[in-house]
Amino acid sequence: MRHRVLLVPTLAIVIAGAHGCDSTHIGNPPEQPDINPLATASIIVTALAAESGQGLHVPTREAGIDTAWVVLSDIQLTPADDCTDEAQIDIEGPIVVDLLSGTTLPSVPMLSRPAGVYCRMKFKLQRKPNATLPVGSPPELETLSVWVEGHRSDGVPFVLEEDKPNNIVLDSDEGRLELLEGEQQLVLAFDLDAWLAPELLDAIPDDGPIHINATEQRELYLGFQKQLRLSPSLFRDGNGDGRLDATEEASPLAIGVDEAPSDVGGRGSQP
Ligand SMILES: [Ca+2]
Repeated sequence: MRHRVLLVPTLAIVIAGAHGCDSTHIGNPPEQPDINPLATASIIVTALAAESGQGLHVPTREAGIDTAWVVLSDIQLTPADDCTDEAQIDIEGPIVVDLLSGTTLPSVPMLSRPAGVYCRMKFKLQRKPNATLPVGSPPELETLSVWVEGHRSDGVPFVLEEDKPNNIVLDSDEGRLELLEGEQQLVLAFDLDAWLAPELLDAIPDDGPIHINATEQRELYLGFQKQLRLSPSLFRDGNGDGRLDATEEASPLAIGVDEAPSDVGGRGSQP
C-alpha cells in the first residue's frame, strides 16, 4: 500500500526572463523602466497527496495504485496579454515521470520567460514522434503515454494502458498564474484518485489482471481519459519546502480543463 506521496523536486524548470526593451542604447544612462524582470521557477511533477479518505490513492483504502508513470512533452506557458500565442514550446521533452515517487527523467530542462501573468499551461502526455525515451524509462513507455498498475480492494490487479496522446490544458483566471520576479517553486500535481472510478473497477467480474485500455473496459477507459484532462493542477509552493500545505493546495494557479484534444495536434496512435 502506498503511503502519502512525497513531493520531490526533481523536475526543475527554470524560467528566466527575456527583456523587451531596445538594447541598442550603448553608452546611454542605465534607464531600465521597460525591462521585464526575470522569473526563475522550478516545477515539481507529482501525484496530489490525497487526504480525502476516498479514492484509489489513499493509504486507508485497501485498493491502491502501485505504479503510475506518464510521458510529458511540449510544455508551454501562454502569456495572458496574448492568450492565443502558442508559438513557444518551453520544454520539448519527452520527460518521463514516476508520479508516485516524483522521479523525472531526464535531468532538469531549462527555459526562459519574463515575469508576469500567464493565462494557461499546456502540455502533451505522449512520447514525441521519433523521440528516444530517457535512459531508465520503463519499457512500457515505448508504446504507452500513461502506465498505471494497481489492485482492487479484493486484491485483483489492474493495469491501465494509455497508448493515445493526450493534450492537457490548465487554465488560469484572475491572474493567478503569475511568474514572480526572482526564484520560485511550482508544483504540477495529478489527482490520481480521479483517474479510475472505483465502483466500475470493483464491478468487473474478473480475477485479473484487468486491462483497461482503448479496447478493453471501455467505460472505465473513457472515464479515465476525461479525468486525466481534469486531474492536473498547478500550485505555488510558497514556502519552497517541496510540499503542498493546505493553504497552498487551496489556491491553485491553474487547473485542468476538459478541452477537446484537437488544437495542439497529436490525435491518433503513438508512433
Ligand atoms: Ca509548501
